[in-house]
Amino acid sequence: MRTAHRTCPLCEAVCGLTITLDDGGRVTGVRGDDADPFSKGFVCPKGASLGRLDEDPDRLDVPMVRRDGTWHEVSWAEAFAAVERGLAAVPGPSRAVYLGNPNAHTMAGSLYGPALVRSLGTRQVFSASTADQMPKHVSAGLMFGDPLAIPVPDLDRTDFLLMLGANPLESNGSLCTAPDFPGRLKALRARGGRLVVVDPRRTRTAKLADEHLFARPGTDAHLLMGMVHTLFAEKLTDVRVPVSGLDELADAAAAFTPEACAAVCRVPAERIAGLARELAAAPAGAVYGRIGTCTVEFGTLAQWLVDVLNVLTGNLDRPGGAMFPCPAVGRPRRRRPYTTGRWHSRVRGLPEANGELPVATLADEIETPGEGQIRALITVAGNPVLSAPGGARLDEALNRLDLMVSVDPYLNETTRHAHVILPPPRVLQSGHYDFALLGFAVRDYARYSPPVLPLPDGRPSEAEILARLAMIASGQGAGADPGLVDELILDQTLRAAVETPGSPVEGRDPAALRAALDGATGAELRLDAMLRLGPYGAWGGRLPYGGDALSLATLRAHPHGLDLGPLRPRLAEVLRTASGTVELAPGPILADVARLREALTREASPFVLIGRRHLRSNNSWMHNVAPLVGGSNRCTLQIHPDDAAELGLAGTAVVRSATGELTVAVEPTDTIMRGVVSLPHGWGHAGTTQAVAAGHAGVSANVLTDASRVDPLSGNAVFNGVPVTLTPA
Ligand SMILES: Nc1nc2c(c(=O)[nH]1)N[C@H]1C(S)=C(S)[C@@H](COP(=O)(O)OP(=O)(O)OC[C@H]3O[C@@H](n4cnc5c(=O)[nH]c(N)nc54)[C@H](O)[C@@H]3O)O[C@H]1N2
Ligand SMILES: Nc1nc2c(c(=O)[nH]1)N[C@H]1C(S)=C(S)[C@@H](COP(=O)(O)OP(=O)(O)OC[C@H]3O[C@@H](n4cnc5c(=O)[nH]c(N)nc54)[C@H](O)[C@@H]3O)O[C@H]1N2
Ligand code: SF4
Ligand SMILES: [Mo]
Repeated sequence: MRTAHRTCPLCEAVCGLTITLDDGGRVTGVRGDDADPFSKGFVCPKGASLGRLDEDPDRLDVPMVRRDGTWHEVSWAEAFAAVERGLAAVPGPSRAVYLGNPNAHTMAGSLYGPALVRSLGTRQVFSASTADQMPKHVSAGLMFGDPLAIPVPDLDRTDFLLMLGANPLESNGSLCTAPDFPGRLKALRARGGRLVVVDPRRTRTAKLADEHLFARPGTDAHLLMGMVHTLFAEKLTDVRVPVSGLDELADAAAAFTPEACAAVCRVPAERIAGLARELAAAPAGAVYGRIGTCTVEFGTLAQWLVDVLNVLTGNLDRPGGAMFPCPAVGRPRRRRPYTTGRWHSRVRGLPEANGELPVATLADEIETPGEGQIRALITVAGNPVLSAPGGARLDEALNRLDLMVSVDPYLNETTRHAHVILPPPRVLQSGHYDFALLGFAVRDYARYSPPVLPLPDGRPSEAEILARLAMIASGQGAGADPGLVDELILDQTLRAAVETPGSPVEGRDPAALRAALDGATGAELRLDAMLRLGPYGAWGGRLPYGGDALSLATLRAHPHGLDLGPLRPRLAEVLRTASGTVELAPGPILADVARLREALTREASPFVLIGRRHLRSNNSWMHNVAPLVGGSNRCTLQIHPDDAAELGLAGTAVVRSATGELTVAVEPTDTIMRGVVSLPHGWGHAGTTQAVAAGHAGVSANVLTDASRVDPLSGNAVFNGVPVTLTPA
């Protein structure tokens, strides 16, 4: 028996886990790590099942190559050689990459994903971000000059939290890294704070709140604009940070009276105005909007308005308000002002955002002939057949590729179309550092988890798999040393640091700095460099409360993680706009407000579809773990009982949208508002080797979602507010 400590990689809450293993390396138990200063022993059912997930016999252990419709187990050398042959036949612009959600949860995804993208030499770059949070990046980019400058609600100190389109009691939080989110919300209420939840469903989070308001899907931007209108009309604004565009903002909000907005979102006008007054009056308050407010037709406008309200009420960058975390691994300063649309997608002319094109147009780019038509696709940790809008069409389109390579532990609805599948090793065989998620944490915190189990002989880490793919794509060949990727990036990082005026290592010798680095792998060496160069780093940074400045060695000496304190105001360090102020009325956003105004008088569809998440689920890929599926974690269509009765729905219903049709079990519940139905995504398991998931197949919500509709500013998919009709099956 032995005990190991490790961060859970299964959602954004970064909980510390204590894992017990037997002599053979099998997991005998997983519980919360009581000594983790951030998660303090919290664990959820998914984290507790990490052992089951990691030891799933249906996970792929060796590379697979598909020839003439049958799968063959091959050696790693053969698999990489097959990739090299296939990729050599496809010119750069016809290559594409899709990076799925778990890339945000692996060191490999954060450290080697960008190198892979660059080496492919293509603009056909897609990721789950345009099915998720791209509206937040675009609004942050336009307002603060940096798409990663995303303020988070200061959960532990706020007095008033307005939460829209988020259900952290199921999701455990998103773009707001907060282990034990439920406990933090209860603490907010216990100290006399107020929590208001806006959601078309009375979720578990809504039940915990002081107040729950039902709102029509896709109308959060109207509700928030009604609040902005009220703040101006009642002279309640209290701007405490340097801003531009205040007058333009007031003009833009003029048409959005609470009464006009109430007609659209169905929240009473009195409550829209009341929320504005309560937010303005709170000693410290914050507005937080998540997936329900992003994956809608006005996604970027809603995200902009979330932060506009935080600014107008004096809550941006103040304790208890919406604050910018200061992660241990810093990022290089942006040099040019943020903009989107530097290029456009070939078929539909959709604008690039953050160097990516919308996943909603991936099928178009594969199907439509012409120069730059996608002929080779690499997917890493993604299942777009189930997760992308119009997934059924993508399912067909993937069959047309000359080459598809998937880095994934499962043969699933997407990877079954691949010619080569490269499975990463097990979670416990991989080191872990949350490069992405710690930048959204409600306390500054750092934790490194070395691998719990050694890599089997000859088995490449996921970092090595991605590095080798990058070497192949850049023409250096399958036999090249993947460590060269790390050395190249280390060299660039250290050189940039010594050449940056005012940097703590300015003028030093990059070779000497490189020699000082510590780490057993390229990934560890790079983490060490980034920690040392960061704000708390051993090369010139310091910890807020004293102690050894950070390096890999410091984090190794703190296996349960290191608390770096509550969030501190730091807007001045974060702002990257040309004006040096917070832009309240960026041009592209103001232009899009016209669309919001038109929607004030639009007729609503009788029924619209939204999604939902379940505590024991995780997008498409945890349905093969028996303790996690079944019970309330099922793929059903939730509908209000009165709607079901009026439509004569019982048992199963046929749901039709503009693009597809499904037959699904009906679950009447008065927790959903009338005129709205909800179906979770990530189901519809078919044609895979996952035995448990096949027994809980369900249907894919993305058969119904319409890839032709996107949020125009970010290109983000529209999953919520999809018009549907319902008939008895
Ligand atoms: N209708 C509807 N659709 C949605 C959403 C919605 O709310 N409604 N939500 C959207 C959101 S927020 C997201 S993030 C996307 C997710 O979209 P995707 O990222 O495309 O889908 P996932 O289901 O997360 O698939 C993750 C894949 O990664 C694999 N995987 C797991 N761990 C690892 C690993 O360590 N390494 C590698 N290489 N692979 C791994 C899994 O086997 C699986 O194939 O779905 C979106 N789709
Ligand atoms: N257990 C579990 N945890 C997860 C995941 C999972 O699949 N399962 N997925 C992870 C991922 S990839 C992400 S991005 C995060 C997402 O984290 P959250 O944003 O917290 O996601 P959800 O739980 O889907 O909550 C979204 C809520 O928005 C509501 N909603 C739908 N449409 C609208 C609308 O138009 N307006 C408003 N105001 N509300 C609306 C839905 O009813 C739902 O309750 O969760 C992550 N954590
Ligand atoms: S809340 Fe998230 S990070 Fe914490 S144990 Fe559960 S899945 Fe893991
Ligand atoms: Mo997501």
